[in-house]
Amino acid sequence: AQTPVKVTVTGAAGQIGYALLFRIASGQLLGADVPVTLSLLEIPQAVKAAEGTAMELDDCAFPLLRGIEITDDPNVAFNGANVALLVGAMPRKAGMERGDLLEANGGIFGPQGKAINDHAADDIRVLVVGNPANTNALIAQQHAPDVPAERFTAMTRLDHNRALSQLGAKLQVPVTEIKKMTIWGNHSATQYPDLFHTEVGGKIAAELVDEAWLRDTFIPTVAKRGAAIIEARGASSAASAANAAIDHVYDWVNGTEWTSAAIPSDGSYGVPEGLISSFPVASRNGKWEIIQGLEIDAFSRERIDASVRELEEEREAVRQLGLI
Ligand code: NAX
Repeated sequence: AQTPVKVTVTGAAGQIGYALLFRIASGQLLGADVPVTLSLLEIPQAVKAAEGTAMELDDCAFPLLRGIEITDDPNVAFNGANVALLVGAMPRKAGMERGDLLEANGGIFGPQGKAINDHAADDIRVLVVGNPANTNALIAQQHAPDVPAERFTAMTRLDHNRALSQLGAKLQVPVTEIKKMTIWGNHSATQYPDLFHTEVGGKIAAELVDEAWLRDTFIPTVAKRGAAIIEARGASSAASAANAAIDHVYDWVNGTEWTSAAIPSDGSYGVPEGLISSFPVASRNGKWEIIQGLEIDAFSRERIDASVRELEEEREAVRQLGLI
């Protein structure tokens, strides 16, 4: 029998955790034939709620779910972990300065990175969902010097999926007709959804829409979709975020020809080396590869650079704070 894959989820009692755990346990994260064990990491006050979720997981009698562990100790949660979904984070509260936000998250992602470094399995793959996701991933990575740097990634797949859906609705085509969508940069309002390489029925998407729509509707709608969801739902995206996390890890493990993910830059497309920035990526043999050779025109260059500049500023800020 196949050894179960250990999947650790932080912030397991939160709303994304609730939308995520059942899908992992049902086989959607890794494949319908891959048994899993779940490790739920929470802060002490939320352990009881995580226990309640675990009771419900039990009650699903998922054939692939071989065990559940619940803990408030990162050293336990990441021990032997093969996949880590870092969802729990410190949200920005009203009046909070960026420095305070980064510092609070440094206090979470630094120790978690170290625990991953010291205890995770050799094939550990890390996806950071908790915001500011790219910089939280960088902090965790910098505390895990023994883990290959490229195993630390951040989620822009929700942005990618939002872009597919917006474009599909505009062109009245199913999302399956859309190829080569790309999100560049930071998972923030500066992100750049790029239609200049996206193909629909063999044509470039940017040529199928007018420039005003692309610039004044499409880009801001995708970038600000999270805020629109909060406005409508009274709570932030949860099921769609969990869905995107599933997509990211599934594709990382099982392969894909083209999607978007925030991965450590190797200097491609002028993105400074080491920044965890979103790129067009393929996954081959279990590794992300940045898709090379795309021509970047002035319109795209300006927007990619602006988002990358924000990532550089965040990196500089966490350096100043001594968090990396
Ligand atoms: P919730 O507030 O519902 O849940 C967060 C959970 O994390 C809580 O149960 C909390 O107790 C736990 N937690 C806090 N610190 C922890 C620690 N040190 N160790 C373990 N657990 C800890 O938030 P939720 O809606 O689930 O969102 C989680 C994160 O995802 C937020 O940071 C949010 O901003 C981020 N998002 C990222 C997205 C992306 O595309 N990258 C989109 C969705 C979402 O907004």
